[in-house]
Amino acid sequence: MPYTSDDCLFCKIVAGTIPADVVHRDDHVVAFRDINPQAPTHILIIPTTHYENAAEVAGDDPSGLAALVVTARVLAQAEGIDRSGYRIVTNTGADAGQSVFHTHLHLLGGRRMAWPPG
Ligand code: D5M
Repeated sequence: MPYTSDDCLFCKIVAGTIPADVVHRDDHVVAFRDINPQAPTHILIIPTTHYENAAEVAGDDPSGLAALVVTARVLAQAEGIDRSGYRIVTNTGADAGQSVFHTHLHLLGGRRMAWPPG
């Protein structure tokens, strides 16, 4: 049984007790559309196990981190943005703008991105 946190919004989405526009689900990864999209494609990709940030996943379950990136690639293909390009972002901590402390990749695409990010 994967570790879950009772207080965690994204654990509730994994459990299905909070609705989400889920575009991918398997034993290890869930992906759903961001409620406040910043690009035509904006999907959040999360491990089913509760980890606070990407470094925690990398330390505890490196293949689990790889599974998130592989899912991003598959979803980018499904969204038709794999050739035009897309961005994968993961925020860690308050200064980076992390607001949900269940790690997630933002998959963003479908428009031209600026650099550096704000
Ligand atoms: O990103 C957290 C992201 O989570 C932010 O872009 C909004 C999104 N969010 C918050 N609640 C929901 C629900 N219920 N469904 C879908 N998306 C949601 P961060 O990098 O932590 O700032």
